[in-house]
Amino acid sequence: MRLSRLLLMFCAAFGLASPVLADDGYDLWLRYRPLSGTALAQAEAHASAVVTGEQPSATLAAAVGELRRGLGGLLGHPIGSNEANGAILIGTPRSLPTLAQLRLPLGNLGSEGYLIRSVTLAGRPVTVIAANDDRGLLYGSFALLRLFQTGASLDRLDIVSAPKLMLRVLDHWDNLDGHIERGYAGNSLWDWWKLPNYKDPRYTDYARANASIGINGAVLNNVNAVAASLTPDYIAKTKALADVFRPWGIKVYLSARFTAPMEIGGLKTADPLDPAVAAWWKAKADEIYSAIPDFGGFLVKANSEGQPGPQDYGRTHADGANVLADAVRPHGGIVMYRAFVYAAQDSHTVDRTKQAYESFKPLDGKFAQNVIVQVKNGPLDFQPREPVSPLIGAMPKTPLMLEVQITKEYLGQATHAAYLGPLFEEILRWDTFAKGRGTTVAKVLEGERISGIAGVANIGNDRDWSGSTFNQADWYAFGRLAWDPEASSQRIAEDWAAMTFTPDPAFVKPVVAMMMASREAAVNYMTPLGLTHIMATGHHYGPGPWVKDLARAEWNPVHYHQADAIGIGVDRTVSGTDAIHQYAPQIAKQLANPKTTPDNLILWFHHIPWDYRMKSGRTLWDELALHYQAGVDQVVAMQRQWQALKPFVDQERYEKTEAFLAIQLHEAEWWRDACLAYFQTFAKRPLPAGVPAPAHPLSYYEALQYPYAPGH
Ligand code: GCW
Repeated sequence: MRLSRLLLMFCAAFGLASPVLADDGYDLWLRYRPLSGTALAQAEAHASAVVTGEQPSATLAAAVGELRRGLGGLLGHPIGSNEANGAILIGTPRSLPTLAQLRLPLGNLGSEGYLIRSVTLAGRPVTVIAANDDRGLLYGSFALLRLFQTGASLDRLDIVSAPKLMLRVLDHWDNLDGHIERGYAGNSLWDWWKLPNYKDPRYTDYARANASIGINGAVLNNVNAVAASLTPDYIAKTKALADVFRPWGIKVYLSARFTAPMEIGGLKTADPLDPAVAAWWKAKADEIYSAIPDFGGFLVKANSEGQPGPQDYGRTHADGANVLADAVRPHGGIVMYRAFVYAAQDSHTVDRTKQAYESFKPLDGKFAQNVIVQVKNGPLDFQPREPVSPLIGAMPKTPLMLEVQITKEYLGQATHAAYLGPLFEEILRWDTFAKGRGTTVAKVLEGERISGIAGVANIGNDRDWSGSTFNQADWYAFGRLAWDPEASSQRIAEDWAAMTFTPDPAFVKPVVAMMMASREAAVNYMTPLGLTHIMATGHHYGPGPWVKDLARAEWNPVHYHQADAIGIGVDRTVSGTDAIHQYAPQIAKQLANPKTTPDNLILWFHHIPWDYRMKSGRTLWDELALHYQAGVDQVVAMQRQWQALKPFVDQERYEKTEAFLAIQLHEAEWWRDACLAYFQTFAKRPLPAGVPAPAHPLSYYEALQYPYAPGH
């Protein structure tokens, strides 16, 4: 006890990471633990010093500080600052005149791209990080650190990289009282109550982590917004956060409540075409920008799930977006206007998945220049698997921004290992055919005038930020894919695993294999073959396919699987809701026929008889049951894989993951048993060999209640 106390004091005095707290996950992928062996020798030869120009900006100082911190940790000693063999030179051609003589090709790098190159300067081998702007240097520093951390070769470096998307944003669904909607990692990081006077040092670590993966924006408050966020008190709090984040290249944004002009402005209406309303928003924007000159702009959820919006005044979403856009435009701000709309009342269409397209496509070309329409990846709602939203690629005159969910509302929340990289990659590589074959979602996004991607954050004030070690990988993968939407989620997982644990290939290879299969495992034990939205009501924790008594059809899981004596699935072809014709003709044609529809989406698009012969030759019923079983088997396999990795992992993170995998297995079995017990009441067929009978009768599963599940 005394000894560990002494050790802690020693560490604190010398600025070292405490060994006691060292492996609680706080350091994310920025652990910078000492290298050894050849990796250390190589690093020593390439990091003798960090050299930069005089009077660096706050951003360059942050970059240099991170290099010193990272290399100091990896090498186990402080880093010098004089030019020497093996030094790292970092600057723009203006801030570091020695770089000007190298005539580096910075032309295509924009303000955020960077170049890393091994060169000889005055006879000395050095590594150069160069960019047009200090933000590029920041990203270049993290990229170089990544090479050190992952044990990559540091010789003959010649890397150029620039982000393919402009807006790489985290959406925090954080409420002002600290609760996070769909948050599974504790409460909000933002201590609104103590802001602006107390700035938790953790805000800086949050910004560092984001900068390390290229995230350059954060929407601080829930899209289910309250007007209070726009009052002077809260603007001052937001300013305090903006000041912390600015050196790290991160702009802040706020979700705007549409009726704020009434609620805090005393107006009688929030009609976007009312001149007093427009003037109110303009004055509000001026007020915000005088506190935060680089404020990013507003995010808006309007006329969806009970939120107010322009339709309350007989106006369109374009009218609603434009009044806000006009207010921020003089300051260079933007409006991210969400297309996740579904009417507060039962709509004219029976298929909720058609509503975003129906509401927004006719408005193409009607939005102000600084509006970007933010579209969820799927037409429904962040399900374990959905087809891509047909809106993506369908509005050629309007910039579209993709929204994905990093927090795992529908994918096992805090405890299930389900690496989202492959999900994001599947979306980004989906071919929309918008401009002919090969117009992937990534290409659509990259081609926009204002381009961007938003991820609903999975970050809270849990010590490990994301609720589990493996959930950290989802934050990481989001950032890396935002930078390069065409990157490989497997390569990203390799970097993450090497940095988060150890670069030893004997660890990285198997852990990445485990991660890469994990999302499909979750799909299998929750919603295989294109099933969706069969989670329990409200909190979405666990299965609830039987729910059928909620006020509106589109809230009920039975509406989404439509199981009956004949079969299961939703007919979205011409004989059903005809949602398929919201897609490009090439896709619609493929989806019109179950034979040409991919198995993994078949029940999304078709109502299929229980005895239908699947591509495997098995009946649909057998296939469904075997998928549920496969999901369970995959979790058992993950447990075994994790056990084999024990020698590589510290005790704290090992045991937490081990315990979580046990929870995941238990819940995978619950999903399988509950869903099969229920669907069997329609299919009336025996379970195929290899699938055990459910542990309990259906009534047992139907009776389970979880009123206090988190995140709701
Ligand atoms: O998926 C639903 C969530 C809501 C969320 C909404 C949205 C912020 O269950 O919690 O509200 O989507 O994206 O607006």
